[in-house]
Amino acid sequence: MFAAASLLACAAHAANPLFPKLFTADPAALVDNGTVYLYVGHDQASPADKDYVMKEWRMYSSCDMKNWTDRGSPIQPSAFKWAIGKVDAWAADVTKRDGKYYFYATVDHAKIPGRAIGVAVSDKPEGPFVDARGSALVTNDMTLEAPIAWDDIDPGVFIDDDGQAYLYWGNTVMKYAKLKPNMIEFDGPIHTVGMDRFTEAPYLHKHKGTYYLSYSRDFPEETAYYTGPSATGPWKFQGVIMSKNEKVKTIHQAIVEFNGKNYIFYHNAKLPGGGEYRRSVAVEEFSYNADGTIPFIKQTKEGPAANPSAACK
Ligand code: FUB
Repeated sequence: MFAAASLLACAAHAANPLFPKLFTADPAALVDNGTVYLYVGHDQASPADKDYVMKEWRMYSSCDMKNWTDRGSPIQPSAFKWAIGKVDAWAADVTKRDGKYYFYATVDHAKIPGRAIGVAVSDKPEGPFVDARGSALVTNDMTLEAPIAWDDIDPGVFIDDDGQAYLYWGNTVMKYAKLKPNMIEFDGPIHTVGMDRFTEAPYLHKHKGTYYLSYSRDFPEETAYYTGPSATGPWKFQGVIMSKNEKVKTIHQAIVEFNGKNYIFYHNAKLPGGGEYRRSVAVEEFSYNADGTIPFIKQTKEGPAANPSAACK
């Protein structure tokens, strides 16, 4: 009773940016049971800081893409005991399989220098999530194509209609691997894909039988994408979805269908006091073109119209 009252008290009717009380970044969206769950990194840097300060991920939910409920922090980097676990709640992605929710996250490894990817699991979308392996799924020494410490970041998870799951990730070089049905181990080798001016944030989604591989291109980043006939390509470059931000070089997208409409989440720096390390998540509705391509999408202050989902809990 008290918990329900608290949640209602936190509900907010939002335009863009969606969450005016916190700086948020790197949206990851999951549509489940008629509800959209949005996971974000919490940007906690002061205006004077010169790097990210991210001590937690946060989660919001909505039944209509307009009214959002703050569901608190489902997980912090300290959940991964093998990680440094302090201010490194970088980009994550989430999916559901066999009634469990899997949260793939970028953190700093404590012993193997560089960024790493961990996977946590929960019975509920709001968490709490616990480390599913007790070790990193990806460490910097597993991929040698880019001689940098931050090339194993930004996981994007996708489960195809035949049940095969894939993880995409990377900075500078895009990599992917099949996941076993347990979702916490790779099933085969790590592959790389040459992509046009790839920076980071690979994201795979499927619409009407076509696979869309979107990503951040250049730096400052714009959102671009490829399409293909399978989750592993071959890929055809299709162009730019969203142009570069002002005041912040990153943009990090997530694309979902919710209640019959299509949406792209991203971040900018448009909250008052915003900047490179003080970002703000936003969302736009879009419609696919008749040929299945994604139109260029403008950032708006209004955001989408309310789209109430009857199935929402
Ligand atoms: O939030 C830290 C990093 O900035 C993410 O991992 C990248 O996608 C970029 O948004």
